Amino acid sequence: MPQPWMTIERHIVESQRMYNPQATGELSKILMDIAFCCKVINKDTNKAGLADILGKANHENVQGEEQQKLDVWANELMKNVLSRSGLIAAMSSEEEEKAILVPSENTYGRYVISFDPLDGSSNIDANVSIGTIFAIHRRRLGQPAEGELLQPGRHLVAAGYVIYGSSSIFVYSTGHGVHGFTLHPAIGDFLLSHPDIRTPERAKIYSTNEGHSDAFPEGVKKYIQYVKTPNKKEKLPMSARYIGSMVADIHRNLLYGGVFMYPPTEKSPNGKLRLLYEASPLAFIVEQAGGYASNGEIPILDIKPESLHQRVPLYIGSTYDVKMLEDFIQGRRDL
Ligand code: P6P
Repeated sequence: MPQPWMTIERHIVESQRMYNPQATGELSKILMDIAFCCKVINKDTNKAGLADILGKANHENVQGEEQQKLDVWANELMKNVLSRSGLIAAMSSEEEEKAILVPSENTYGRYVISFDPLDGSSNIDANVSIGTIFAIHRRRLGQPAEGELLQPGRHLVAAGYVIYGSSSIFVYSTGHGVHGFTLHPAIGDFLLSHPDIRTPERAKIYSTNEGHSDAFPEGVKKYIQYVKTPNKKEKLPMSARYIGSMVADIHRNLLYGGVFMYPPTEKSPNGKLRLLYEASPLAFIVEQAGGYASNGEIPILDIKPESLHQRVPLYIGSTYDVKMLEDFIQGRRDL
């Protein structure tokens, strides 16, 4: 049973004390700043439709500001809050073409952060769940801050996401398991609701946009055919679930057991999803929960980023199924 009233702030501090008693508390502070940003983003995403209606009445949003697209607004908020911490040297965002360097008067931060402030935001008008994704590295390459952003996921010190849906849940890991916190709207705190999440070894669900499947690699087509073919012993067919908002698809698969696929096609030879602030942090979370994430050949976490907005094919979820998918893709397995 989750401890009552275990707020995310308390959990971060207690985890630091337990796993890293010598820590300065800087990483904990960054995580708390992210939690603060997500509370603010939650407030506005769940009124998006309302804000729009009110905004149309007087050409301003409910805050009296010039109406901004929510993902642009969420990006400005995260940049503003995180750059004032004095703990971060550089940031990269899905909304920013270049890295944002954060010099501060007294110190240069020991951390760099990448984030997607509002992934899936095109779904807001349909009231579909969307999310914020973040990835935090410590500077370790002795490079200028921007270069420190291009570290593989294996070196992440913390990562996580928030899903804004029927309830808003903050899921994070600092390398000591995966923990979920549900926002209590009346209190305004994220309370521990999913301690030590472990994803099922085998998938019950497969998630992909089958509208593109004609263009998928042969091995992916064969895997999809395999999971659709009735087989009592293998508990097949799987169920197909695809929301089109990655944080929502991956969160459901994490809890129930599933495999999410965004394969490459001729038109998009590296798929659609970004390594630095989508695939890598989600791979970190899923592997911390006992799952696995691959680009079809190697673990996502072992890929050394070459550029901020680099795309990668992504196969992520229950280990048994992602490994089988790799076997189909690499021809080690056939139907
Ligand atoms: P498609 C949302 O735009 C997003 O970046 C992810 O959240 C989602 O998984 C994917 O794109 C959906 O892409 O091509 O299936 O519409």
